[in-house]
Amino acid sequence: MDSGSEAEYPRKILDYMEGFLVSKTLFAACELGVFDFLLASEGPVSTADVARGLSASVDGMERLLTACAGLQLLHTHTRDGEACYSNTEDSRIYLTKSSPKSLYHSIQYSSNTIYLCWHYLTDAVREGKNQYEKAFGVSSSDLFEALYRSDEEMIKFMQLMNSVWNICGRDVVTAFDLSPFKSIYDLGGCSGALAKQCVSAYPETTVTIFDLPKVVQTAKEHFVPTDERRISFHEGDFFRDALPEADLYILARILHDWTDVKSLELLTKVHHSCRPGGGLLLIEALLNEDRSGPLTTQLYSLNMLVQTEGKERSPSEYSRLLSNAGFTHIQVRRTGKIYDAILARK
Ligand code: SAM
Ligand code: ASE
Repeated sequence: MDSGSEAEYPRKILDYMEGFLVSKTLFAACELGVFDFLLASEGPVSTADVARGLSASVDGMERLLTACAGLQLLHTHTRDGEACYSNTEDSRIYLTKSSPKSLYHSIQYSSNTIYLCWHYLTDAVREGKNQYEKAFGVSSSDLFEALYRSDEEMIKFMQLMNSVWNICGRDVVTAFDLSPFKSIYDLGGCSGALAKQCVSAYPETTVTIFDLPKVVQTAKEHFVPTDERRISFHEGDFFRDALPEADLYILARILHDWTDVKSLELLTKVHHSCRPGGGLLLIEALLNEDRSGPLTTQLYSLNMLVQTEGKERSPSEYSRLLSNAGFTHIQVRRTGKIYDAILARK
């Protein structure tokens, strides 16, 4: 048999075909609060007690808990012949709402927004554009008006943005030594999660979060503690308004939202405001040069198609945009996690 052939039995194809069943099982368990309930309980809990505690049917919960055990998201125990469940270490760390490394909000956004957009993936590929109109009835041609179609959606998006830096934030801000840059502007800095990572990694650095007015308001109210003196805010539109001067600009997951034309426009503007010797740090998921992977980034690029105007790019694609905007000394560092870093100088 050829290596990788499934002539005997199409295991891989069946797994892919049913991959969304796995995603939905995880989403439902999180949304029902299974992992939080088990965290708050002392010791393993019976199916009937989980069902009662979460106001769910015993039959439905029995199937959900069994599937979670099959996915190795729960441990199974037997007490007096009755099945009981407890969190695995991974579930406790990543799937409970209050854990410092929680992915709960990423899962919630995947379940409620991304999943609905991907219903129209075929159309998105055919048409080459995002699917907000079909998925949510949003007709605005302004990308962030569509992404922020209600205050609730904006907060959920901010929680999504916040949550991945719980697991990848330290790596991206320390991929390069940023200690020479004392003042940083995080353009499109959103909830401030990366700003927090920067001030914690670099004791002499101050960070200003630049974002749209209603995002800044929400970040101040819900995300950044008021006693964090080294983090401040600047309300503005990075396409329309003048950019302030700083030692270093960060653009984290910004260019992947936009076309090459808009990305170059923004980079040129940043270059213009940057002082000579200053820097720009791009944080993005990087494709391999031959586009052979990483799989996560290939799939994220499809997600950028269904959700944005942008795409994921390779290091040489970012380097070209950066040098066309006037930046030099371009260095690429892969972190081995989802997001990587590129540092450029004026
Ligand atoms: N940098 C953050 C991160 O990586 O977690 C957030 C990235 S999010 C994909 C894009 C951010 O850019 C959002 O916070 C959004 O509000 C902001 N943004 C979009 N258009 C903007 C504009 N015209 N001016 C300023 N910020 C903008
Ligand atoms: C954006 C990032 C994301 C815009 C929309 C988005 C993410 C999800 N939706 O800039 C985070 C990355 N995850 C995926 C699946 O792409």
